[in-house]
Amino acid sequence: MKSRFGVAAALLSALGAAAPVSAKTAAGALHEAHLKAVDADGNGAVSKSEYRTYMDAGFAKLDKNGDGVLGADELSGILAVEQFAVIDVDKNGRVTRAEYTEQVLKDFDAADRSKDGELK
Ligand SMILES: [Ca+2]
Ligand SMILES: [Ca+2]
Ligand SMILES: [Ca+2]
Repeated sequence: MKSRFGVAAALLSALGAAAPVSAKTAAGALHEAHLKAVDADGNGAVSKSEYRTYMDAGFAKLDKNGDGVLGADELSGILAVEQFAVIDVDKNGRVTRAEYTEQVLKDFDAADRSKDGELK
């Protein structure tokens, strides 16, 4: 079964929310280390707003040349080609902030199996 959290997990790893490399079996899943990094108030759960704030800040970090979009070059080594294709909805080879936000929120909802708006 392919994890639907693959894209966000890859992005989180790139943003410094390092997950243990040895967790091979959970590749593409959201790791505890990810959650810790994103859990700004340290209450043990990641709310949607904490997640969104973290990922919003992440966009700016990923946008190395500051042109407001993420090119394939900026995401190479972070996302697999097929993951990039998933985010790049209009297939123009660039990920806009809207495309990025839509995907990361989708990933949050997919990971939030209990549907209580928090990841823990
Ligand atoms: Ca929290
Ligand atoms: Ca850019
Ligand atoms: Ca696009």
